[in-house]
Amino acid sequence: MRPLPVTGLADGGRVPAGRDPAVPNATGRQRGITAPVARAFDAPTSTEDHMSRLQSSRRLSLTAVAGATAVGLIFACQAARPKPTTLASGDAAGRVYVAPGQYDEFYSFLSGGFSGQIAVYGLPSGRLLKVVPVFSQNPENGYGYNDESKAMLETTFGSVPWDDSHHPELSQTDGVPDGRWLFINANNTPRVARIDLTRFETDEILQIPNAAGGHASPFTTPDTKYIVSATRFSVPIGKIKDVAINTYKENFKGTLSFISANEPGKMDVAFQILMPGYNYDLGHAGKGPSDGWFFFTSYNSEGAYTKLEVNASQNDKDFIAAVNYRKAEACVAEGKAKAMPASYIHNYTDPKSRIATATRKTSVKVIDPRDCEGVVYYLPTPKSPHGVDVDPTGEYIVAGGKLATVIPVHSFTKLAKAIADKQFESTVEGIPVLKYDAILAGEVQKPGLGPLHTEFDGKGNAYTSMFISSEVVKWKLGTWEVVDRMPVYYSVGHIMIPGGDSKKPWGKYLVAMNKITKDRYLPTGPEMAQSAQLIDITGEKMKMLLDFPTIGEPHYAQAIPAGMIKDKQVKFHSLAENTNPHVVRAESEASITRVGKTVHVGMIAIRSHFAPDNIEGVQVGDTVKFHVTNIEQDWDILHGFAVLGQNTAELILQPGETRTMTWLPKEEGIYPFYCTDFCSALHQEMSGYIRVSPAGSNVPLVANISAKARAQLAGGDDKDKARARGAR
Ligand code: RUQ
Ligand code: CUA
Repeated sequence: MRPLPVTGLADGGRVPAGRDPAVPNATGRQRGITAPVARAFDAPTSTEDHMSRLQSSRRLSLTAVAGATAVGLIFACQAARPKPTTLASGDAAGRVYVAPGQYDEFYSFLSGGFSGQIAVYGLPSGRLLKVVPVFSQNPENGYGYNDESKAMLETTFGSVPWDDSHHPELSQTDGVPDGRWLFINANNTPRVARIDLTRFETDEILQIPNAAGGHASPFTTPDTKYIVSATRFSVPIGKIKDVAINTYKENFKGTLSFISANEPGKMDVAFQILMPGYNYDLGHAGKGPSDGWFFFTSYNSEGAYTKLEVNASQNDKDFIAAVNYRKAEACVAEGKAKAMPASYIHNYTDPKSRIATATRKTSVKVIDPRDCEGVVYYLPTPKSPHGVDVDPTGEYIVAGGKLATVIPVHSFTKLAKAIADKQFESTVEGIPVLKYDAILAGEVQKPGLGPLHTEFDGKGNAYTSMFISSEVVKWKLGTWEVVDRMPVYYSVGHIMIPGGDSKKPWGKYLVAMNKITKDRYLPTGPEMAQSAQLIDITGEKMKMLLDFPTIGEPHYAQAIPAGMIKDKQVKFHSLAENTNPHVVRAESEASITRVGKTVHVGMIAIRSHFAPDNIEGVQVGDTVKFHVTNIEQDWDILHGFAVLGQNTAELILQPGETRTMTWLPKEEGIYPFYCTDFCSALHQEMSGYIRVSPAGSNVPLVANISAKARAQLAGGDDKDKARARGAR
């Protein structure tokens, strides 16, 4: 260990090298209290020695049942109160116990629902590992608050700081989750996002034009060529938007968007398909024999625009739209799509500078099915279907008719034949409607009440969530017989089996995501956290293993074996590759610069100080931009930065990253700033002051420099200098 270059402490004390609290980093170098020299600020004896000043420097069919159903929807949870027996039995505890220091088998990604985020849990323990901010600002790490990430929340409506996220979807290769990316949709202001799974960070967000309520999203094709987004609410599309609501049937349309998703930074709407004005709800891609097709549920074939609860629950059947997207591609190539003016925003965070930029797009290709024969067919499906799920073989298309008394399953083979034989019962706006009996593979009889979503275990079994009867029902593909039921608490929505919507499910666990919690946990006032339940599906009978609370409302989830992700994790950002224009790679590069009424402070954070840590010459009326770089090159060593009275945020800095905080000092005085992340034994010492003078004051703009920086500037710290130099 090299000697510490301690040149002096404010109290005149000296910390012996043996008591240096800093942990040696990967390179064995000591970090810590090496050079926080705060000398007499106002009394420099020589510019070089005591006070180098960095000035101006360097920057859910039963018609009869419908009414009863509505009641059921409301009382579902009370009807299914638990008998506090037979729940977790036998070895349940042992099945979920992950010993301290041991890793979980799976990473699971649960949608944060109305929180707009994603929560990452380890399975089988149910431990919360991380919240990944996506569509909402996140005070845990500054996403959407700091200058660099703000643009991620930009839309054509301006900044949307809190949205509703529903369906996480892992990228796939050959129909199997591959662990590269996770996608998720924003439901309210329709958008899709890409999360990079080497950093668990949202890198890209694309707004969807001609859409309102991006619910059937962002399900992927087996090769991740496209992810999709379908509009939940039909709206007027095109130039005339100001129409009477009662002109719904003439003017309101739906759209199905196919978004190219294969290349980070290049997400874009490849094409949209103009659809009748129904409500498009969920979707899933075909695979195997049905590869090249995409299936979307729709409800409200009634075209209701008021009291949908009753008016959109009249028809015995609604539709699943089966889209031949290869046909759509061909029509686009043949020039059969129309370019429609549209305004939507694409946001992307450059991985090197970690700066987000928002770019406006102005046009989108729209296919009218009348101009592209064979691109879409309607599959009549009972009743007000919600989920649509394709089994691992790609042959069966299962619908969750939320008002249906059966679970209808369509056959892809029959579908293809019905198309070839033109077994149509009618046509809706250019879309042929296939005959139900011609495409039906089978119906699961008496499955329960309120089927919503189905997942598969890869062993020929399907599991469907029953919202009203609050249970998960296991049934057999091909025979359609119900073989098991498991009550869940309460009112289950989506269920998830790792890989359960793919070609190769890892059919070991099932997670039930329940909408209502009530008495499952210690009461926490009127609002309880929503609840997930972990079920063992390895045996003939399902076994309840665990309850765990969730963040927001977990609509859907995805999970993948830990081994497919864990070894690819980025541990810190390379300082040398940091291209943020305000990066400061070494203490000696710290700076303070005035550009009119804006003061830029180029600052570093390292265990256990900031440099500079004394700043003067800022005036009321100035805008101060703190560009802080965490120059640590070591895993999980973060620093924070907060200034008294700061309105926008704190900063939290990952190792090697630069973040900017904008501060508007309103009153003269002395403002302390400090590190908000307990980083080291001398974390409490990691602080500084900034002096604010009245407007027009003649206090010169100055920032101090640490002994370390001095040494660097003088050539005394060769390693840092070499690093600083190498970085350029
Ligand atoms: S939803 S409870 Cu937003 Cu996927 Cu079905
Ligand atoms: Cu840096 Cu605490």
